[in-house]
Amino acid sequence: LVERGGERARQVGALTFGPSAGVEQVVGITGAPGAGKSTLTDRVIASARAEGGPVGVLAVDPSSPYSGGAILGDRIRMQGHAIDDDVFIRSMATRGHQGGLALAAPEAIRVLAAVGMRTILVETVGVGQVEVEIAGAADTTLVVVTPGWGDAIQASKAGLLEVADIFVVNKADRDGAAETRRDLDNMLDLNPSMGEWRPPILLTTAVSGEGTDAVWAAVGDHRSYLVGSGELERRRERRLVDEMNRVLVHLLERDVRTLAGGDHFEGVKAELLGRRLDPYQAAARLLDAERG
Ligand SMILES: Nc1nc2c(ncn2[C@@H]2O[C@H](COP(=O)(O)OP(=O)(O)OP(=O)(O)O)[C@@H](O)[C@H]2O)c(=O)[nH]1
Ligand SMILES: [Mg+2]
Repeated sequence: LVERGGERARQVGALTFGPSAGVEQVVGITGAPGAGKSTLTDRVIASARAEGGPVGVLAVDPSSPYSGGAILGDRIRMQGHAIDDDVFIRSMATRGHQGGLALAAPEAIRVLAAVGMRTILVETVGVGQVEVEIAGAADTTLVVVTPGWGDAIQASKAGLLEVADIFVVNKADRDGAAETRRDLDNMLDLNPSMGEWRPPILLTTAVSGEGTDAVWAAVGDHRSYLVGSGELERRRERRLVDEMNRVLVHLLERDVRTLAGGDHFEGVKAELLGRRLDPYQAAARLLDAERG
């Protein structure tokens, strides 16, 4: 329902939002296509399950043409938990929610929390602004890179450095993992905006599970830092305000489409094309006309 949006989604949204919400831990896992996010997620699910509570996984795939269905790759990589009733995996694709994934994802997270998921993992491909935004909308964000020339630089270009709380250099069974770690370390040295938390850089081989326990341990460390410093509360407040702003933009965009189909549009368009109103004047005229 929340993927589709609409009136029923609003009802669900209102029910899952409230003062008792927010006891869950949301962990974002992002990185380039094929970096091993799903394989790592599978390992993290195992670590989280070992602690007992139910785990919800949201695999957000902006490039997938499927709507709300299973995305094969995610399912195969996370097969280890297919028969575990306390693991719920949902794939979300771009189609569906009118406001896009950036609006649907936080709602879906609240639904998972409302049904008792204490740990919620959100996997997104970190390729564009929206995906980085989704991944960054977690309490703790893992950025997964792989060994190879320039991978750290690519991550930096994609804006992943800013959202990373923990770096994972996956596929450490391949050559160059230590170099990639060093590159990331150097970039962190140059990052002026870094606060008290310096993102640790961990090496993993997700296929064999090597190093993945340390990832879960680092998530716990980051959690302690967030709670102890008051940053958890600040992050969540910022996230809510960001979400409200996105909803606002979405609603205003809808209004713009209404304007474009409205009574005054053709007249103003003629003025614009006749070069009697410039684009700014034309837009202002439309707004004025609509507001009467
Ligand atoms: N050599 C090696 N291969 C790995 C490792 N982790 C994952 N892989 C392989 O890398 C491929 C991609 O793994 P996924 O877990 O699907 O990667 P992903 O980042 O989720 O991929 P997308 O969701 O499609 O972006 C698979 O063939 C994995 O088996 C690793 O540590 N070492
Ligand atoms: Mg994946």
